[in-house]
Amino acid sequence: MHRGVSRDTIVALSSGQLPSGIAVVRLSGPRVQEVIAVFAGSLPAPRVARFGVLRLADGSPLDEGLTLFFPAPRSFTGEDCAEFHIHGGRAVVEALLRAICKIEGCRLALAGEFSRRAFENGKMDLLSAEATADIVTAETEAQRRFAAQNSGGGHAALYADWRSRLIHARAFIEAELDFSDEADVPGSVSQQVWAEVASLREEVEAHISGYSKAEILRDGFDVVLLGAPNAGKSSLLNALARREAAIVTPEPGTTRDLIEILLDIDGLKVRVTDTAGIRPTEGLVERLGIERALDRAREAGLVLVLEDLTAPLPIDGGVAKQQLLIGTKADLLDGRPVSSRYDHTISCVSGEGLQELLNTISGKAQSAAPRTGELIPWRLRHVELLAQCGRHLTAALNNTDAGLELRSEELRLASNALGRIGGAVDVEDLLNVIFGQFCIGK
Ligand SMILES: Nc1nc2c(ncn2[C@@H]2O[C@H](COP(=O)(O)OP(=O)(O)OP(=O)(O)O)[C@@H](O)[C@H]2O)c(=O)[nH]1
Ligand SMILES: [Mg+2]
Repeated sequence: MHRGVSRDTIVALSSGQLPSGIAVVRLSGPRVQEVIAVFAGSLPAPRVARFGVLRLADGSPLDEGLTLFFPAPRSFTGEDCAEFHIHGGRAVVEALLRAICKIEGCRLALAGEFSRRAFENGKMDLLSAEATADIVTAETEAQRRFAAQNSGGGHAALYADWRSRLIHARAFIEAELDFSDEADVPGSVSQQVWAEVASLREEVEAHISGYSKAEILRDGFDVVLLGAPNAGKSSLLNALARREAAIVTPEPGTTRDLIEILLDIDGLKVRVTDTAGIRPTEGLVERLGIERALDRAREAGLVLVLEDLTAPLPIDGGVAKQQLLIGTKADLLDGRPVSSRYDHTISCVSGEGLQELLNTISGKAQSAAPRTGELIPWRLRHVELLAQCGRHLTAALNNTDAGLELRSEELRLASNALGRIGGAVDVEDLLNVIFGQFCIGK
């Protein structure tokens, strides 16, 4: 896929923020060997780190460090690549980058430019390029595991399989077109082809519906605290956050707006939202707060309805996907029995029941997230192309009056949409968008 244009040699700081113990300056392009010769003297053996003094063009020493050379095509980008591992001081890195950019044909890399070259040289498909970007930005253990799994090529294999089934279906239809005069392609064959397309459409749709799990992994499993004023919602939020995230007072109606905290529970991102206490009210601000609370609860993965065990005030929380009833202020019960209506009883004063509640939240979050090894589309870009594929399959299936040529063309378009996910079909227009989101040096 290399377009054969003469290319700049690109350079970037590929390690993190400066200052740091070590900084990795990475290069890719036709001038890499020349750059190594200038700064490190002779070329080191391929893929073997060599320690030595790095010198600027005028011979003055810059730093001591490692030099690595990855000759094309066995490199990340498929071009000649190099890495200098030097001390991570701002001035040191700055001096090296500046000196490299003075060499003709060398310049600083744009965001994602290394990965883009790797894609263009057939080193990775778009799916694994995106998964690599996700590994870099993963914040939780579950996100990291998911990104690592996505880079493994499972999606590419699935979409390739779907495309080959479509090619197969079209081959049968073309055959039917070619031999239709002779009527020797039995009608039942064509029936089978359409049955196969229909089942493929179901698979595509089931796959699309998995996207919500990817959203949970990325944006967090949504838990909303709901209850009458003074039920102890803000106290629970603070207990979960282990800090005073929300104001707590004995006055009912303290919280007016949504207050969110992010937790990492057993490696999963969980977003807990505290809300205004639900009650009939004349106050405009409070009423708007209550509306927000109910709206949020409708979209939540889990709603915890809190009730003060010493003064239970049931609320009408509307319909949530999953709801648990939590009795609060258990420390005030003085041994009085608790109604079995409650899924959990807790006290933010004594801490009782909090760990059990956390375990329940963790369990619900885990079951809403993708299972290990489960293949789901994890970006909106994929979902849009899958939906496009589904629409073309539907058109092919439903337009029974349209003639086989047109219906076969719909199958071709469906297959193209799948091809665009991994980058097998023209995606030039997409590349700037996709790789532009990567960080510099990646
Ligand atoms: N003894 C005891 N008091 C609690 C407990 N949790 C909350 N409280 C008290 O109950 C009162 C109300 O607590 P909040 O957490 O502000 O209740 P809220 O549900 O956020 O109330 P609004 O924001 O007004 O809707 C405060 O005085 C808290 O100190 C608890 O577990 N035990
Ligand atoms: Mg509150």
